[in-house]
Amino acid sequence: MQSKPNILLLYTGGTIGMMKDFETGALKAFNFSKLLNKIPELKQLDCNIETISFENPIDSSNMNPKEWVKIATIIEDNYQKFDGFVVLHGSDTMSYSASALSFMLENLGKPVVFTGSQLPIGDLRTDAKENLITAIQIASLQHKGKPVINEVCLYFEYKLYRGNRTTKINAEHFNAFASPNYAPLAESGVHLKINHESFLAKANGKPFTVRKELDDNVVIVKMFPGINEAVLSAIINLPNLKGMVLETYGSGNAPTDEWLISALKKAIKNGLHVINVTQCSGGSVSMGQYETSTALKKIGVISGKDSTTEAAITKLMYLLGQQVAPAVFKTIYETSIRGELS
Ligand code: ASN
Repeated sequence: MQSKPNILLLYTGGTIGMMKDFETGALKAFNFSKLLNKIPELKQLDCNIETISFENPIDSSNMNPKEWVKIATIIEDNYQKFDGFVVLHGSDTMSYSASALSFMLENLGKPVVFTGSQLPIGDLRTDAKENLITAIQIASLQHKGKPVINEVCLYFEYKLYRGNRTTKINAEHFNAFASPNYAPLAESGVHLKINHESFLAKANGKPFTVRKELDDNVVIVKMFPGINEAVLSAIINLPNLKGMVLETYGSGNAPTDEWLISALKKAIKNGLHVINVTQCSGGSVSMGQYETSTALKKIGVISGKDSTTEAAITKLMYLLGQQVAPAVFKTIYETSIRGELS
């Protein structure tokens, strides 16, 4: 008989485990051991669950690369002992964290499922229980004693997504996430419908490695009609700035103003990596399709293709942290590393 899968549940913070502060009325994180007492149903699941918590759980607005390293290190330290990992995380920055972790966990051979909720687990109308229970069931999926999923995913409101394809789309609906350019990996209804063909292929025998170097000398700039030279130049000329994600219009378009193109051209020549992603919620950058993106292509702007802004910025931090040589940076960036772009 096959033994039950071992699942590690990591609580980083977020609404799922929050309680109301009676003095201020604001929600704040509380002790994780209390969270488990609220869900006796977990004992009925067909897996062994161990839990671990950040010493000081955080609202995910306080997430940052140091906290990502903490999550990655906990997974690294427990990698052999467990068959799957569920990360409880605030929904606000969950897509950034799932994207960052997807890059940091190289040759991952086990599932890492991020989830959280819009209402605290103690709330009568909470969405936390379903999200948590199904996320654990998904992390427990095995075929012939091996995990079915080998990637970083995000489970929320009946859908399992590739983590680095997601974005938070709603601050109050239970259906808070979308994956505009990649179909869900699984859907939960009466049955759990799994789209096996959408999963990332398993890394053949290469050792699992955790990459902890992330460079935060990066910025996201969203184009808007009226963006002026002084503002953009001040950003571009920041000392130490190494990378910029430019959120452009439509399929990667920007104004054709001379000052804009020459400022970007000079910055790229001086070593700044500029990534073009669309500010549309779906679709892809395709530089050269319109006259308004031809110059960007010519001066060496990197195409983020159909990646989300969350995946684009964390990939930039990761590749800069890996000290990728300038000569190959564009080619590597434009290649899918963890299924983050098509
Ligand atoms: N502010 C919360 C967080 O991201 C929101 C949530 O979890 N729904 O930590």
